[in-house]
Amino acid sequence: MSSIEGTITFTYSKNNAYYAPNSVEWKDLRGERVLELGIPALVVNGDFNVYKTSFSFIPETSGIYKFYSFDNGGCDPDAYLKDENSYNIAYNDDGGEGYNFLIEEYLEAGKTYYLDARGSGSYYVKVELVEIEELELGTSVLVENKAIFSFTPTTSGIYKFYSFDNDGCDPDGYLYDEYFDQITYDYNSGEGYNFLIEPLYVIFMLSGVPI
Ligand SMILES: [Ca+2]
Ligand SMILES: [Ca+2]
Repeated sequence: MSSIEGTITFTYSKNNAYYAPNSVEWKDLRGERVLELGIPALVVNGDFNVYKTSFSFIPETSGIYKFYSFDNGGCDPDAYLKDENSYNIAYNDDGGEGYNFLIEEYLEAGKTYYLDARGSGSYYVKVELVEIEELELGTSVLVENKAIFSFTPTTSGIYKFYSFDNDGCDPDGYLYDEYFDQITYDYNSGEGYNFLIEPLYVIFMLSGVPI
């Protein structure tokens, strides 16, 4: 075996383990690869460029979680979110500001998820639980940029979701079910670039009878 001088930091990931030969210092970075809620994790890609960094995350409560990169110093991170069977749930490249990724997904409590963050530079990764405000029937809420609301109808029927007083901006609306799977969306069915969602077919499916 040829000798290696200096220190090489080896990394460990669940699906692709690297083991150090006896002649180099072994540093286990598994502790840094568990993503904890609200705690930024630094990804350093340098001379020994791993490119892909896998994080595991186990949510304590079910809900919508936001994974994002920041302080990317001009590099261009993207990321895959995977379930416990390594099945791709979501992918994003530049959903955040400045080439950072942003993934929002519904996660179930107690299950293991993996975030494969990719990028050739150094950046931070963070996961947060998205706070969801309840939208009450017949009331309006002022939205700045973006917001996620929940709505639980007390009676079955046809409900209309729409934006207004948009002051020249261009709102879009997306309707999801309780698992954050998209039911429908609308861009400009209202007046003046406002969205208007009337999910008739959802009611049709729920009730099983034509409206
Ligand atoms: Ca990117
Ligand atoms: Ca619009």
